Order: sequence, then structure tokens, then C-alpha cells
Amino acid sequence: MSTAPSDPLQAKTRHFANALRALAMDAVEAAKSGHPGMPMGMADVATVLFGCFLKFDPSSPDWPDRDRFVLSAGHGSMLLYALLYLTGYPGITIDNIKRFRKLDSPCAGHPEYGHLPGIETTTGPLGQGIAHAVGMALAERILNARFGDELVDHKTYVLASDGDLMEGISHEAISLAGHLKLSKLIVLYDDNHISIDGSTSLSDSTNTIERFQAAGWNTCHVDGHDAANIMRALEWAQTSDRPVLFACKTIIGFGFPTRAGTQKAHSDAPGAEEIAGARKILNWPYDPFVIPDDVAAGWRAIGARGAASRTAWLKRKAESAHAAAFDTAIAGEVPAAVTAGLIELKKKISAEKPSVATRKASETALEVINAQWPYTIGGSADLTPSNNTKTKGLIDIAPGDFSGRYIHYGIREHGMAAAMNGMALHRGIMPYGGTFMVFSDYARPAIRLAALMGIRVVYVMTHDSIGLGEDGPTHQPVEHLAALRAIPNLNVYRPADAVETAECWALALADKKRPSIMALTRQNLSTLRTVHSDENLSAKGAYELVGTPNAKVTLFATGSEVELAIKARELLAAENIAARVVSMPCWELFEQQNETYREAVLGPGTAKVGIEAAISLGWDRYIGKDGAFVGMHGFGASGPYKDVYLHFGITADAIVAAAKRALKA
Ligand SMILES: Cc1ncc(C[n+]2csc(CCOP(=O)(O)OP(=O)(O)O)c2C)c(N)n1
Ligand SMILES: [Mg+2]
Repeated sequence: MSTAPSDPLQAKTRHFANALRALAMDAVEAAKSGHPGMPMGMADVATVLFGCFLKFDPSSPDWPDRDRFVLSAGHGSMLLYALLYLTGYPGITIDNIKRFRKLDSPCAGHPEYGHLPGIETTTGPLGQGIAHAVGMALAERILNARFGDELVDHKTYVLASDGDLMEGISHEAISLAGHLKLSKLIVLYDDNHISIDGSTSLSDSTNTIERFQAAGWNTCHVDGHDAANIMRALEWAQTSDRPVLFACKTIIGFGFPTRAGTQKAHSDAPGAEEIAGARKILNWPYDPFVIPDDVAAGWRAIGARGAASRTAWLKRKAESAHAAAFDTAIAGEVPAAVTAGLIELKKKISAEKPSVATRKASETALEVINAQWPYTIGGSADLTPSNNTKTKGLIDIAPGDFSGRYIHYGIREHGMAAAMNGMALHRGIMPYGGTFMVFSDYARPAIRLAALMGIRVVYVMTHDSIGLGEDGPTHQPVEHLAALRAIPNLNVYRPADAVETAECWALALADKKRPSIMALTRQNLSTLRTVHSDENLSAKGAYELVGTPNAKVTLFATGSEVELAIKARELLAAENIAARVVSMPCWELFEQQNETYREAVLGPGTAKVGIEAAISLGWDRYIGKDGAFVGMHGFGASGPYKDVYLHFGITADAIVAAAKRALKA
């Protein structure tokens, strides 16, 4: 291990990088857990990147034209915290680092979006960061196509590990980025050949360079401990016409006397002896958490490097004819015309009373939204004609041409969801994308991160039940509503007709701190909301759709089953059983209402029936142990949808029978 380089660039880089190494090992030692190996291995690469290339200004961490730096290998979080601290980002102190991984520190085990300025996205689940970065790089190009180089011209750098590239999602991300020619995306791959179990040769023999080349990337091997080599590579990347991968050969835990180069460096507190040895090898004689003045000043100077660039950008912006539009795009507020347009649409639907699938109603709502909001970017994972996500006039985004507004994500649900996260995080555009709801499972880890981060992404999940019919049980979601409702901070909307669909879209767009799922039907549904109200009735999550004086029964339903509940109510009325119908388009919003409202909607004293063409998990919350449930109890079946509903006993007659059972209970 060369530790005392004679070349001045190498010597300075190594010395600065050692500050990162020391903070990483000291913080992990103090926390008695964490991952020192990657930060110590990639410290030289990170130093050259931040020192000479990354465009950033810690005094303005949200500067829209900053380069994005994504630490995809989130376990190496101490590398990011050390960089943010040393370059002078606000909100992070040496005490925070000393309390790495403690509840009161923003320096969490893995980097969490929102905990500190400069954390561009939450990472830790391997593969997500690189896929989010594809969305960021895509957003950059889309905004560049609208606002030009003077306002939008930045890069997205990713630090990825072996684990990131082994994960399946990386395939989706890499192939999409290569196809679209996202030339401003640069991946620094920590090619250390080590993962938790040992050498990567235990489980992988991919030629990573060739893999990326096959996906349309420019690639290069780099010695990750040779500053001049890293420098040359990054210089070369600046003008690439394709995304770039650098396979940076590094030694995990560089500096550790016994653990370097082995899986033992990956995680865990190294212990006093190993740390003392590392201090000697790295020629870093300072106490834990102490950064000598010259190094601290040097890192601060690196942090100050970008201020001039930002000032120049501000000047360009002040002189730009696009300034106001750019600010509007970045602010991301729903235009008033969209809100008003959706109310007008509701009025029209209530008057015309179409029988229409909610996926089609969603398209109609999107026609209004996309016409009035130029910064929505739609897409689908190869189900555009089924998801109804492409409205009139939306032009495709194509390789190297980002002037359009519609993304053909290909059959890449996971990559799509992660890219949408990246786009939302980048800001400036409002992403929505579609697939079949059953394949929400393929996108789930990225959906979960959107919910954890609290970002606005809208998933258009059509074919939301056995109502899709002939494609059968592989394609019919049954547990997905419950599974999606289980994710905290995710709103799951299941509108009952075209009016509710417009309302749910309005709610999803207005919620800037939450992702939303639109669960939409393939089959036609009647218009149930035939009396127009400007008020968004779905906003409370559940409401009495059809009331009855002295109701004995409450029928709760969502989506396509609300229509059945209304039919059942009529059948019950014919038998002198008074029933009311509650539509529940969004459980999560209903849970946020006050007790009085919730009680009133739940109908105290009435027998309760829950109706949903899905499993019952979660319904006991509303129908209690004495309530009855009409829905699915296992997987669906292939057949015309009306036959399938009949086969599984999801019918008005079954609801009547269930109501009678509940009355007796
Ligand atoms: C999706 C996912 N699976 C598993 C893990 C647990 N995990 C953390 S790091 C890691 C692999 C470590 O290897 P590598 O990515 O090469 O990182 P290095 O040890 O080189 O720092 C694993 C399996 C994870 N964080 N995310
Ligand atoms: Mg590794």
C-alpha cells in the first residue's frame, strides 16, 4: 500500500482524503457500528471529485443548477457526512459526527433525505441510488431542453458499490440511461471486489466494463488511489456523449493494518488497535475527530469553490427571459388552472354520466392536468395503451432528445419508480408513471423510499382487481391494496367513478410531501356522483355517498365495488332494510380526519359490511369483528370479468346476504 506519495497532487489528495478516512473510522468506532471500509477505500476518488469537479455551493445547498452527488452505496454514509462537514454544509457539526448513528444526530446509519442539506436522496437499499440518479440526470436533461444551458447544465455523479451493481434494479437503470444517452451521468464504481461474505468472486463473475458498454455507456478502468488517474478520467467524462462508468479499483478499508482489502473492513467498529495502526499507516497522528487547521482550511476552500459559479448562474438567471418560468417549475405548485379545470371536469362528468373505466377517467383528468401544467412528465413501463397515461399532444422523450414529455420506460417497473423518485428529488418536474397494479410489487422498494422521503410521485396503477378479467390470477391484484396501504406515508386512492378519479388526481398533485397510488379499473363503471359539488368529497378519504334515514346497515366500499354497494342498497331497501353507502377512496386520508367526522361516517350502531375485490386484510378496522366482508379470499381466475365476479361471489346479492349476516351478529 503506497502511503507516502512523492507526487504533490497525489500527496495533497491523500492528505485531504485521510481526513475523510479518519472521520469515518473514528465515527464508526464511537458508534460501535457502521461501515468504515467503503469511505476509506473511496476517499481518494471523493477528494478529487469534490476538490476539482463537483459543482456545488454549501452556502446554497438547494441551488438548482448544482451537480448532484448520490451515494448509492449508502452504507458508506460516513463518507458523505465527512464531505458535507468538511466542505462547510450547514446543519452538520463535529458533534453530529461524534454521535453518528445516535437518535439525536442527523448522521443516521444510512443517508436520509431531509436530515441534512446535501443528502440528495435516501440510500441504503443497494441499487436504489444509482436508479434514482438516472431520474435526476433525466430531469436535468428535460429541464435543459426547456431552459437551455444558461439555467440548467449540471452533472449527476454516483458512487456505487459491487452490491449496487449486482442488484437487479441496476440493470433497469443502466439500460435506460444508456438508451436515453444520459451523457451527464457519471458513475464512480467502487471496484473493490469485496462484499459482506468475502470476495465478490464467491457470487459474481460479470465483466462490469463490458456490461456497461453493452448498455451504451462509455467506460474506463481507474486506479482509485491514483489522484492523477482519477483526475484524467473525470476530465475525460466532462464531454462524454454517453453516460460514463469508471470502475475505480480500490482497496476496501485503505489504511487499516489488518482489515484492508478484506470483508472485515466492510463494517463494524475496527477496535483501538486497528485504528492506531491505521493512524500510523496513513500518517495521521491527530486525535479522534481532530482535523488539523491546514486540512480543515483546504476542505473549506473546496467548499467555497462553487460560489463564483453560483453567482454567475444567478446573474444569468436574472437576465434570462425564462427566469420566472424556471422558478415556477422548481416551486412545483399545482397551477390554479389545473385545480379549476378538474372542478370543471367533475361538473361535466356529473352532467354527462359516462360509463367509463377509471383508467380512462384518469386519462381524461390527465388531459386537463397536462394541458395546464407544462412540467408534468408522464410515462409507462410499456403499458401506455393500457394505463392511459399518454394524453393528446405529449411527445416522446427520445435518446438525446429531451424536449418531449412522455417516457417509454420499457418493461422496467422498478427502474421507472426509482427514476421518478430521482426526478421528483431533482425538482422542476412532476413525474407520473403507469403499470399494472399487480406489478407494483416490482416497483415496491422504490415506492417505499418515495414514501420514506416524503416526495411527490404519482403511480398510475391500472387493472386494479379481478375486474381485469381474462388475463387471470397472475395479473389480478388481490393482496396489493393491503400491501400498499401498509406502507406509511403513501396515499392509496381507489376512486369509484370518473368524478372521484378527478378528485383523487387533484389530491395527489396537491400533496407535495407524499407519493400517491391511483388504483384504477380496466372495466367500465357507472358515474355515481351525478350531483356536482365544487367541494372535493374524496379529500376526507371516505364519505357518505348515499344516505338513508334510520339506516340499519352501512355498506363500505372502494372503487369498482361502490357501484355494487349501491345496487345492494336498493335490494335491501326493497326488503325494508335501510342501508347507507360509504365510498372510501383513500383510507389514509380518512384516518387523518377528526374523531367526530370518522364516527359519523362509520355509522355507529349500524351493521357493517366491507366490500372490495381484494383480500380483507385491514378491513376489520372499519367493520369490526361483527362486520361482514365481501371480497377475495385467495387468488383470482381467468375469465370474462362479470363471470369472475360471480364466481367469487362479489355481487349485489352477496352483499345483501352479508348485510343480513351482519345484522344478526
Ligand atoms: C438491497 C440490499 N440488500 C442487502 C443489503 C445489505 N448490505 C449492505 S452492504 C452489502 C454489500 C456490501 O458489498 P459492497 O456493495 O461491495 O460494499 P463494500 O463492502 O465494498 O463497501 C449488503 C449485502 C442492502 N443494504 N441492500
Ligand atoms: Mg465491494
